[in-house]
Amino acid sequence: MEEPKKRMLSGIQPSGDLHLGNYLGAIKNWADRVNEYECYYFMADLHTITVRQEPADLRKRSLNQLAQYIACGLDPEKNTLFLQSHVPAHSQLSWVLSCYTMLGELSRMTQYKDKAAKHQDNLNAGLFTYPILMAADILLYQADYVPVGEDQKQHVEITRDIAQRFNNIYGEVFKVPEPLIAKTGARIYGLSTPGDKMSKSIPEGCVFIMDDADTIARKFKRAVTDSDTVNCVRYDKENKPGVANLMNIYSTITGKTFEEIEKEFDGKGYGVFKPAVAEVVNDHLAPIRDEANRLIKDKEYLNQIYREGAERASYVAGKTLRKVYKKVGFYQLDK
Ligand code: ATP
Ligand code: LTN
Repeated sequence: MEEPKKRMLSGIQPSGDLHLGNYLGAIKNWADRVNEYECYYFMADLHTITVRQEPADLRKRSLNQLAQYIACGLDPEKNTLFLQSHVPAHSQLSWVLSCYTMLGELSRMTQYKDKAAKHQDNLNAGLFTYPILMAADILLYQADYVPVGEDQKQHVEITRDIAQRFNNIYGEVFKVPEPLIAKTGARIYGLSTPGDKMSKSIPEGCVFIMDDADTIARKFKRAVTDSDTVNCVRYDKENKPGVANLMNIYSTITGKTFEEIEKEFDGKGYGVFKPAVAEVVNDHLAPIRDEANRLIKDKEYLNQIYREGAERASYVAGKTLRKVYKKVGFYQLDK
């Protein structure tokens, strides 16, 4: 008999437009694996409100992001695509898991520390319990693998700890998931701040997948390269982080190795290299952008994908939730 396919699950917050970091670090790898795995991808809108949002914008982005997911190659026929808030089991399991998660382990999360420092004016409990909801997202689907960028590895690790703790008490309820981190593209840095990951919170160094060709060219032209005066394309992450980042982007898109890139731009300098990176990025993103713009206009189609996605996701999530409710001792009504 054929082995059932392993499950893969991941999510992105609809907190802004998708950028090159999200695409190369996460989505591109998701789309590449569709035939090998049973895949669930969702927009983490419940997570998004840990930072205050404009309701109309969040609503709009939740639909736009679905169009962008599909345009990036996530076929809705082959992947289950859904909105987190459409599947109540996420919130329900999150509460149960919060009773199996220790305050000490939450306080060690680096994303919490970073976000807490950035949002001193709104230090809400959701920011702190964020990883519990993420654990619920993953464990509900009995996911084997969670493809994410490197920054999310710690959250998958705490999910494993929570799952193991629960299983130790109640038996094998949850599959213990593994993070899946791409070899290249796992961490794309900001073009203006090569020390920090590319993030929508620093828009000038962030290439959005919906940016037009001119904007992309301008952002790459202004990319910080290095402070030494040797204008040469060489991979040296320590001393030339800006150049290393551009090489990483170029390599992830073209499939060329760093050595091949060094040879290609030997003696040519950044004046040639930066526009070349901008060009491959734009050539890669242009069809995605066009397709996303086309899909965004078809709201009924997108709604239908969300309806079907929520239905499929709820079926799988519901099974796990019922098992958990039973295990912890919640009284069940006879059928
Ligand atoms: P923010 O900009 O607020 O930090 P974000 O852009 O990181 O948010 P998320 O929803 O946190 O967006 O991330 C979605 C996915 O994209 C995650 O798998 C994350 O690891 C990946 N990712 C985000 N930024 C990068 C990056 N710069 N390089 C590689 N992967 C990234
Ligand atoms: N925390 C993640 C988004 C996210 C996620 C998940 C990723 C929410 N739930 C479950 C993988 C699996 C982020 O900020 N990138």
